[in-house]
Amino acid sequence: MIIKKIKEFEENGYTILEDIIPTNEVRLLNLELQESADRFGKNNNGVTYLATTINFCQSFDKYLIHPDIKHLMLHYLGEDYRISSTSTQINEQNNKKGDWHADWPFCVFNGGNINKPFPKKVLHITCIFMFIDFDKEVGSTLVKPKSHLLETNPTFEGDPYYGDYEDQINIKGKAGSVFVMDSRLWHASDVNKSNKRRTSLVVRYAPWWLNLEVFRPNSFDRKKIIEEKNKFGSLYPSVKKNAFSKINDEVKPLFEHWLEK
Ligand SMILES: O=C(O)CCC(=O)C(=O)O
Repeated sequence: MIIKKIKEFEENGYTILEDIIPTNEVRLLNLELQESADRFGKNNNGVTYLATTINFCQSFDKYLIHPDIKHLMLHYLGEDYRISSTSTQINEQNNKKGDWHADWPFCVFNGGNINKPFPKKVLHITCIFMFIDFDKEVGSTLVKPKSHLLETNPTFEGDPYYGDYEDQINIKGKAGSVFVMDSRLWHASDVNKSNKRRTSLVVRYAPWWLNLEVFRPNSFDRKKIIEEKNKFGSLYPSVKKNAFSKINDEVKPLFEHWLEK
């Protein structure tokens, strides 16, 4: 099964892993994530967002190393891969449509990007854990299949692109599934036309050697590459010691590099 998923990931730039979180737990986790994001997050353009969610809620920890996810990460990122971010993203009813982009480090709008032409190598993997069924109605992620094979993306064109592509599709998957993409894949947030909150947890995985310092509050690289140049750059607060102590022992190594000093 996982061999088929790897083939899909390679060909299309993404795959869907089903049944990662059991149905009975999805509902509880959805509520827990919503509660944390409402309390500690912020809302921008109709999207409620909470960076470094692992600081506020640890109950999803074991799913981060589900055997299927682990298999994929080991295959592409090698041993000692780690987690670069855990962000709750709730697309509220009628949120603003997002621009087409690839994720960091391939996105010009997110400081510390690498230049085109991109290397033909998986450098970063974005996983979107679904807490409700994903379909067009709820504004599931829009993707342009196979775009991970291109050496560029629309963020290199200057103005953000909010239009359509002929071959774009909305990701479909049941709650408890994970949409896994090569961070080079062109994608965008769609509009949630339902009356449900589209809860997702966006978790990114990186090889140990990928420099993540631009995300770290007050780091030398962040000051030099983002702040002094007045650029936008995602900021991921450190993992608090108290939160870290509550993480499953097998999952801890994925967060050690981001533990507060
Ligand atoms: O809202 C979505 O489905 C896409 C989120 C997104 O663009 C991202 O996490 O980079």
